[in-house]
Amino acid sequence: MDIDILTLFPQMFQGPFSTGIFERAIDHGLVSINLHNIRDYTYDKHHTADDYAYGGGAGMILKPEPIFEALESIEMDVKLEAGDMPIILLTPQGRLFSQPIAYELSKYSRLILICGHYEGVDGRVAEHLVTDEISIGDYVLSGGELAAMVVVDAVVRLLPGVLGSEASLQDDSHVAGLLEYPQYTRPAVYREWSVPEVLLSGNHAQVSKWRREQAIQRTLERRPELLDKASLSLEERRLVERLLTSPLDK
Ligand code: 6GU
Repeated sequence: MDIDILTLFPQMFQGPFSTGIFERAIDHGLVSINLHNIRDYTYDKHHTADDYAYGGGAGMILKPEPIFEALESIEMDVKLEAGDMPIILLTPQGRLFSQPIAYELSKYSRLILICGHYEGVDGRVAEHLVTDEISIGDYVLSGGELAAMVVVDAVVRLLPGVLGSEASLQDDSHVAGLLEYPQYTRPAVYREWSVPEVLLSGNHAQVSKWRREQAIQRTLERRPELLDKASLSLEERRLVERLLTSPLDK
């Protein structure tokens, strides 16, 4: 997958993209990330990328020209893929990012991300350039860069070959619409706290059943609204009813 990121702060991406799964994925040629400095597409003496808001109000607005020109300069080499290439603006006004959206984006061979900044981005960018607007949550960040890193991380780890074992993706929180069950590793007893016995039993059916129940209970306690959309069997729906009156042991 090729990912182009338009930003005023390309240096912010150096740390995250040179460690962990990114480093491996990039080294193995599974993903290629190209950073483009929006300021390189300004032509006045001071390289001005922002300006006052028409109509007044506090804060500066990212100008349209450098963004359109940055995009056009990279689109030159991607003309062939045009039409089927998301151009995503990271903005608190976007649709709320989620695991299904990460899956959706992981299917493309190329993504373009534009990081908003200051008080906002000139409206013509959203109206005439981008194909999608994404927010990573209901809070305000000072810029779209951290949000772009979140989106790229969630997408890249889904690409075939990036994670060690593909099976681990199936158990992730939010994949089946549930939070993930608790996990333990050695030692079996630490400071007198024991790992749940069923996990040491070697009985795979029992382990699966316990994990599923824990996932359901945890989701019910922490994010009950997720259960409305989760795919649960009839028996599991009955379990939810029972848990509402008497929770399982932890
Ligand atoms: Cl994508 N950008 C900014 N500036 N703030 C955010 C966000 C994005 N998502 C949540 N908050």
